[in-house]
Amino acid sequence: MDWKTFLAPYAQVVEELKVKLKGMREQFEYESNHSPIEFVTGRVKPVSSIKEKMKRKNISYDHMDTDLQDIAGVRVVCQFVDDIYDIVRRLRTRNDFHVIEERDYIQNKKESGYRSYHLIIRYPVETIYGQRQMIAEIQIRTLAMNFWATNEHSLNYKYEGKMPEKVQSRLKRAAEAAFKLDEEMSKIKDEIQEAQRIFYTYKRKD
Ligand code: 0O2
Ligand code: 0O2
Repeated sequence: MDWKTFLAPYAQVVEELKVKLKGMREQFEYESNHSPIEFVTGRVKPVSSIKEKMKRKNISYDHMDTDLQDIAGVRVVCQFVDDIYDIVRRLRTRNDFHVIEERDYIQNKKESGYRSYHLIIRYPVETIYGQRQMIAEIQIRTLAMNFWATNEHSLNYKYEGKMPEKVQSRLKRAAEAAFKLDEEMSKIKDEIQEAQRIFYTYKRKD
């Protein structure tokens, strides 16, 4: 398996999507002094975790490009839960890719306590041999959800999927606390945004 050649178009997808989503953030800031997007990251799934997932989900090499949907992954992190749905609505209507699947792990949190909104998209990439339709995953979450998921991800890595019950239940409690934080912040969203607008205008004067 020539991984470098196989992963090259995915790397292209990640780079292009990062530019486009960061572009949205800049346009929001420029035009409204507030961006529902806090930051954007992205990565191509490392070969070791591709292999691990193929084994776990019984995916063959022939079906990798259709059945492994997060080889190219970008993440959009927002301040507020409402911002997530705002971004989702905008992404659905774009003409440069097609949303082929949506998973709302905010309304339907995962057993672990994980919350995020996932979009699976079909994204055309131009190669020297012509156009290729690639599958990519966009994860959209709040800062609080991201904080939780990053820590849980590290613990999962540490325990290799065999996390002690006690740690698991603490994480579930932490997930609820993070969601409570999102709910509380939403209630004072207008006030926070007004303060941020004033600060932004002040900053732009220099
Ligand atoms: P870890 O902790 O092992 O995961 P830039 O061009 O500066 O904006 P850069 O430096 O290429 O960006 O990296 P970026 O895009 O800021 O962030 C990469 C990190 O974000 C990786 O962490 C990924 O784990 C994580 N990440 C971003 N988007 C996704 C995604 O959609 N899915 C998943 N699973 N992870 C994502 P590290 O550094 O590899 O470390
Ligand atoms: P990575 O790159 O290490 O993050 P699954 O069966 O849940 O493994 P599936 O069916 O492909 O995966 O899709 P799903 O669950 O919609 O999305 C998978 C990705 O969502 C994961 O990628 C994680 O990035 C994130 N995710 C899903 N559930 C959890 C969770 O409980 N905790 C955390 N921290 N992240 C989660 P990978 O493959 O795990 O890889």
